Amino acid sequence: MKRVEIAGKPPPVKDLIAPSPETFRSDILRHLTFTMGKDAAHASVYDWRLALSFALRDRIVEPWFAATRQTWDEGRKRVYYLSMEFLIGRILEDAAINLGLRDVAAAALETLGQDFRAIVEDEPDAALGNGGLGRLAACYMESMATLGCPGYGYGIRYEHGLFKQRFEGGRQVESPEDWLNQRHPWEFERPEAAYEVGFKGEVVREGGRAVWLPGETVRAEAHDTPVVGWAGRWANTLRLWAAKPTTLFDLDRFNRGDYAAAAEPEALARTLSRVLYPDDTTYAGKELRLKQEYFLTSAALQDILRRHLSAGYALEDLPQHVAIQMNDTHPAIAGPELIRLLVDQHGLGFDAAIDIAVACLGYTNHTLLPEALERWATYLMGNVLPRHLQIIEEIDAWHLRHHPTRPHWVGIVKHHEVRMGELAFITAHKVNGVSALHTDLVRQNLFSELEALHPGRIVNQTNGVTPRRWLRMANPALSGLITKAIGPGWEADLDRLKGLEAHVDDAAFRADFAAAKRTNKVALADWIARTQGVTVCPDAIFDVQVKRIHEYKRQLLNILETIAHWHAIRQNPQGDWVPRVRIFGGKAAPGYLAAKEIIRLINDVAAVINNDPVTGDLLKVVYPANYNVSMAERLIPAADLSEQISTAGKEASGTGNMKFALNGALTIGTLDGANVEIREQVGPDNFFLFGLTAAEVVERRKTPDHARQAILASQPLQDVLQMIAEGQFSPDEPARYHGLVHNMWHSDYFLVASDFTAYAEAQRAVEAAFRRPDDWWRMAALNTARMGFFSSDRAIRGYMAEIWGAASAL
Ligand code: GL9
Repeated sequence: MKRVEIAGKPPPVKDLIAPSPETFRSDILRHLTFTMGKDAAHASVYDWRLALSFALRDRIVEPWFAATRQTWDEGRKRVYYLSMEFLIGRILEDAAINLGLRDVAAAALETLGQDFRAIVEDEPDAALGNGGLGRLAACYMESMATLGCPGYGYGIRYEHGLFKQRFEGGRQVESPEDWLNQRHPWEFERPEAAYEVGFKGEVVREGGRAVWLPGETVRAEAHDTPVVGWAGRWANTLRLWAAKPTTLFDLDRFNRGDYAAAAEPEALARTLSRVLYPDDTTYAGKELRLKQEYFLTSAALQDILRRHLSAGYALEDLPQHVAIQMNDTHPAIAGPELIRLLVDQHGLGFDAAIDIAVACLGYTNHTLLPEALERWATYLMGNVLPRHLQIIEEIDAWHLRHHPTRPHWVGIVKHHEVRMGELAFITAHKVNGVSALHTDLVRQNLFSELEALHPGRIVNQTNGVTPRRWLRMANPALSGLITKAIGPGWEADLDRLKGLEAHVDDAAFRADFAAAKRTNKVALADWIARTQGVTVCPDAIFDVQVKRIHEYKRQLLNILETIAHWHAIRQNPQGDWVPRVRIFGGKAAPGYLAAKEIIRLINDVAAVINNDPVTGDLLKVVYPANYNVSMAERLIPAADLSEQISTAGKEASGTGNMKFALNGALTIGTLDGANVEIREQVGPDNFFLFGLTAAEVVERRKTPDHARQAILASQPLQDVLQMIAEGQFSPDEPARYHGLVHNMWHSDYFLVASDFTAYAEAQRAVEAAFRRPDDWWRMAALNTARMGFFSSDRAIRGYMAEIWGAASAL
C-alpha cells in the first residue's frame, strides 16, 4: 500500500486533552442531528446513545491513526491475536473511561436532560464469546492497547452472539441473540478489505506444483472496531470478518422466478458468520464449525501477508515483523494455511515455509478436558480442506523425520483423525498454559512426549484481567476509595495497589472499604428486588458463583450445601445464624443435559427456600437469567464471597476468580487453576481453602465406591440427597432428580461427595470470619491490595517478552 503524505497530518501520539462539557455537548448534538437525523425533542434513548457513541468514537480516531502511522514509520513488529471468540460486552462506558471522558460525557448529557447511566444500560452486550476464553481475548485486546503493543485482533462478526437464556418452570430456554438488529456504532465497515476463502473441491498437480481448485468460495469482508487503551494513548484494531457471497445471486434463476434458489449463494455464505457455537469446553465435530475456523484463519493470514508485503518486506523476514497467537486450537489451521500460502502462492519450499510458520506462531492451550480437544476426522478435513490435509500429513512426516525417536502413538494424524492440539504444538515455537498449575499439567500429561522432544517450548502465562473494566469502571465506589488512599494512576500500574496494605489496620479505612462494598450491595439488592422479585438484605453475606454451568465447576456442590444449610437452620430456627444470599449465574450449552438439570435444581431449590417463612431472611437463593458481561459488572463488585470450587485439576485458570478478589471478595476455593496463585498472592490467611488437590483427585478416583463412602460418612449429605430424592424440591414430580441422586451415589466423577464435608466446614469458617467485621474487612482489603499481579497488563508483558518478541511503542 502506498502511503500518501498530506500536509498538516494529525499530530503524533500524545496524551489526550479532554474537551469541555460544552464542546462535547455540541459534538453529541451534531451527531444527533446529522448522523441520527433526529431533533432533541424527539430523540429516544437509543438515538442519544448512538449520538454519544459517535461523539466518543470520533475521539478515538486520532490516537488510532497516530498508532497505525507510528507502527508503519518505526517498522514495528505487529502481534495478531486469532480468536474465534471476543466476549466484549458493552463498549460505550469503557471507551469513555479510557478516553478520560466519562465525567465530561455525563455532564454534557445532564445539560441535555439525559441520564448517562440509562444510556449506558441501553447498549446491548457484544456477546461474541462463551465464557472465560472469549473474555480473556477481550481483556488482552484492551491491555495491548494500553501498553502500546501494536496489535490486531482477528475474529468473526457473528450476526448472533451467544444465545439469550430465560427460565421457564426453572428450565433453561434459549433464544437467538440479535445485537446487530440495531446499528452498531463502534465499527467501520471495510468492503475494500476483502479476501476470498475457498472450501472443498480438488487438488491438481501443475508442473510439480499443487493447485487447489476450491469447489466453494466466500468473501470475507472486514469490519474494524478501534480498541482504545488507558488514557487514550494508543489504539489497536479488532478486525471481525463477515462472510459474503462471491457471486451475489443467480440472475437467470431469479428471472425465471425461482427466488429461493437464486438467493442460495448468499444464504450459503451468510451461514458462515451467522452464529457463535454455544459450546463451552466441549468439541463439536461439525463441518460448519471447521469452515468457520478456516474462514477466520485464512482471511486473517491473507490480510497479514498483504500488509507485510505492502511494506516492502521479504517473506523470509516474516518472523521479524509478525507474531501470530492462536487462542486455543480453534485457529490451529493457521500453520497449514500459512505454509499453503507461502508454498502454493508464493513459491517457497516446504522446509523454508514451515520454519517461517513455526517462528511466527504461538499457541495458547486453555483446557485439559479431553472432550474439549479438537480432532477432525480425516475424511471431513480431506473433504472441506483437501490441500490442507496434504500439508498436515507433510508436517507430520517432517516432524517425524526430525524426531525419529518420537513414540509411535504421538503425532498429528492418528486413527483417521487430525489432532489439532498436536498440530498447534508442532507448528508453534511456544505453547503456553494459562496458570502455573495448568501449565505443569500440560507438561506432565497433555503434551509430555512432545515436551520431551521440544524442551522449553511450553511456557506459562498466567491469565489476567483488565483493571480498567473490572475495577475502575465496574466499581466506582471502591475505585474512588483507592484513589483517595494511594493517589491516581493505579489503573495502569496495578502493583501500586500494594500501597493499600499500609491502610488495612486503620479502622477508618476499613470502614470506608466496607461502606464501598455496602453501596454496591444495596444497588444489587435493589436490582434483585426489581428484576427477580426477591427481597434480600444487604447485611447478609453475598455469596456468588457466576460462570458457565459445568459439572466440573460444581455448582451442584454449592446447591447441595445450600440445602444442607437450609435444613440446619430449620432444625434450629432460633440459632445464631449469619444471613446469606446465594447468588448463581450462568448458561449451559444447549445440548449439555447434565448441566441443564443442575440449573433446574437450583431454580427448584430457590423456589422452596425463598418462600420458607421459617428461614426467611436468613437464607435466599437468587439465580437471575442470562448472565453476561454486564451482569458480571453488577454482581462482582457486590460480592462478599467468591465461589471457585471446581474439582482440582479441571479449571485451567479461571478469570472470574481474579475479578472477585480484586473487588474485595474473599474466595472459597480449591487448589485449582489460578486459585493456587491467588492464594499465594493474597496470603493463605485471606483465602478459604478446602478440598482435594489435583493429585489427590486422581488417587481418590481409584477407590471404586468413593462416592458411597463419602455419602455414608456425612449425615447432612445423606439428608440432602434424601430430600431431593423424595421430591421436596419438585413436589409436582417427585422423581425428577432420581437420576441425579443415583449418579451421586454410584458415579460422582467430579467428587462432589468427597469434597462436601470440607466445603461445608469452609463455609462455617466464612461465617465465623464474617462475624468479626474488623478481621473480615482487613482480609477483604488485603485481597484487593495484593491482586496487582493479575492485571492483564502483566500477562501481556509476559507474552510480548517471552512469546511474541514485541516491544511497546509508547
Ligand atoms: C477456558 C478455561 O476453562 C478457563 O479456566 C480459563 O480461565 C479460560 C481462559 O484461559 O479458558 N478454556 C475454555 O475452553 N473455556 C474457558 O473458559 N471455555 C470457553 O470460554 C469457551
